[in-house]
Amino acid sequence: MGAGASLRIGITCYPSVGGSGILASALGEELARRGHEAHFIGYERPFRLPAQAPGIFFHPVVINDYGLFKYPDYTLPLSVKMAEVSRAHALDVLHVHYAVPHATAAILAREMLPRELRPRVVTTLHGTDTTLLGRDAGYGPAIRHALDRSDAVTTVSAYLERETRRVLALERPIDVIHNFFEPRPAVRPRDQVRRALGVSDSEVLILHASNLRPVKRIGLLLETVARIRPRGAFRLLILAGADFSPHVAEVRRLGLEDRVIVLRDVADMEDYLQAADLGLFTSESESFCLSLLEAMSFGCPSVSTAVGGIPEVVVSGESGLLVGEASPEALARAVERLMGDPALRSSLGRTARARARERFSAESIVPKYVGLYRRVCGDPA
Ligand code: GMT
Repeated sequence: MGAGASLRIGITCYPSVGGSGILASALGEELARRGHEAHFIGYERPFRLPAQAPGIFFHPVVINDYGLFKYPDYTLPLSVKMAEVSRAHALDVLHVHYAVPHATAAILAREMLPRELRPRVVTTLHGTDTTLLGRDAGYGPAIRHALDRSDAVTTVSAYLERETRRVLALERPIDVIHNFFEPRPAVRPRDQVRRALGVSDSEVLILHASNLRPVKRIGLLLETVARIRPRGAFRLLILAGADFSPHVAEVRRLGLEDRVIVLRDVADMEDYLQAADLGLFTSESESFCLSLLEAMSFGCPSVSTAVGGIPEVVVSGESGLLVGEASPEALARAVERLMGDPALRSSLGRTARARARERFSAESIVPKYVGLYRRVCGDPA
């Protein structure tokens, strides 16, 4: 590879709704836009990846369900496909998002190839690969091994770097590269989206977007919303990346049926981000919280629990409000403060948008990944 030459990057991520897959897809798109090749390798095309785009390729992994196996195996066919694509396309780097099992598969793929064809392996940790699986005795040693053998390891926040070192007793260098978000233009105007949702001009539209996993504490979200007054002054829009039905009884119990709107797996995310007035995030743990950044990019300030890497994303009182305790009362009071003060909302929203642009845009983050790829490949450019 010559100095400044275009790179060929293999990318593996979870294709389903989730921040790590969204980030990996966006990175592939941005790399292709800059003249590099992005080869996605996985069991399904990532859901936010455009169907057709120059420089973006998708290589499916076929999983066989052999009767002998009680549980289908993904790691081995993934590693074989990674090696095959590396060989066929002379990949410079295999960049895996989420350690389990992607990093292990990449290490194996690299070892299956002759030395001169071996790509470098870059592993990006996103959260529960450290905070949950890293603690699990059945996974921890394998994760640690894959990280030790990676040519570079990155985390999406300084918090996650600290956690990774602590949980996995890792001493190797780790690069912190924060997440980025590059908003696409909204398709429908804000008024049209709000009308379609049945939200009036006088109602404050509160947005929550997540995959509804236990760590997102949907119970706390609903408890918070149930305490917001005046009751008729807001609606809560939940953009759900998973089935919401387990929470419907709670919505009913709290008498929130007419306040909560749930949409599942929306593709036109930007339409809703621009229609929202504020975000609400009640997570127990978050290495970064990409949804919060997505809201910030549209000048939408959020109320959030101050957990994990969130204080790296939001400066409380400047670009949003962070609440130190998991108390529905405290969270509801913070929401009411923003609901009742449109001027404060606007000023926090302006700062949030500027912060998202300056620190967490493709322009500021993608060159860090490209620089890292060149570094591990020994390319001085
Ligand atoms: O690690 C996970 O829980 C899954 C992952 C995902 O795919 O949504 O979420 C993590 O990665 C996102 C993208 O980097 C971060 O924005 C989320 O904060 C992080 N989730 C957690 O740390 C719980």
